[in-house]
Amino acid sequence: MTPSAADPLELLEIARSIALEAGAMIVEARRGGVEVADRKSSPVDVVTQVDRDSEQLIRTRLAEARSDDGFFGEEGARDPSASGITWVVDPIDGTVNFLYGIPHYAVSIAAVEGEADPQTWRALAAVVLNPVTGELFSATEGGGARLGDAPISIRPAAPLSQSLIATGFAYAEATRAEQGAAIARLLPLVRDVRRMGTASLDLCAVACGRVDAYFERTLSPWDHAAGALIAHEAGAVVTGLDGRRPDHLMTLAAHPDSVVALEAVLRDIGA
Ligand code: 2AM
Ligand code: CA
Ligand code: CA
Ligand code: CA
Repeated sequence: MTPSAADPLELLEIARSIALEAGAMIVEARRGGVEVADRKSSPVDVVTQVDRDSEQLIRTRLAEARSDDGFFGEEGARDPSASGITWVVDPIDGTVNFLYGIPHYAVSIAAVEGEADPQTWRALAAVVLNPVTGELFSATEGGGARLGDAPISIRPAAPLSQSLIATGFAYAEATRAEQGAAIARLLPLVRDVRRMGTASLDLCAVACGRVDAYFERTLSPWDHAAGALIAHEAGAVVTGLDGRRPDHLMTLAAHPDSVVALEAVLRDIGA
């Protein structure tokens, strides 16, 4: 693999225009009604034909724009990288919201350098688009985070008792039971909890100060690739447990002054 000389701003422009095209297709497809096409890891883990169509559209457009780059998408499309850059894509993040018509889902596209592994990759550019509201979050490495054209940043650090915490629950039944118990222990300690249903937008909510922090277990690389760069560039620490980067066990995003205490509390309550 040759090292990339890609300009993060060029990558961002490509991601932005493809996300907008995919988002328009998704919103239009929903007008015709949506059905579950298949179940994945469990009966509640669903996929629609629109998830698959969105992935194919994004993959095709990326290949047209940058034929040497790799592709790594939730719905299974994989292309090897000759350039050293790989696109990590969630074609619809928040599929359950999409299915029910809750206007809170996203197209998530990140360009990373290195293997498609969050422990080692270097995120260069990222876009998270809510195609219903038109809100487009973006970031480039070292270039800050934006909502539309406006720079965004996280909220000032707050004590846990005054923190609004976003989270999500796994699809596996046993894990959900544990997570319910952990939430029961967390609720008395915090301002409140939000379960909005779209991991990428939860990370963007941290980035623009709509919540104080976010944590979720059992995420996959495409769930957090773009949102993690956006939250990081907005001033958050985005981490896994024990100094690891985000992984299947935990993705945690918070103010740098709050993250250590929050990690300790999550451990304490068994989150
Ligand atoms: P999806 O809609 O693309 O499947 C819900 O908590 C959020 O987590 C959504 O962003 C959902 O993405 C994502 N997610 C993906 N896999 C998950 C899993 N196995 N358990 C919980 N959430 C998952
Ligand atoms: Ca899914
Ligand atoms: Ca997802
Ligand atoms: Ca998805």
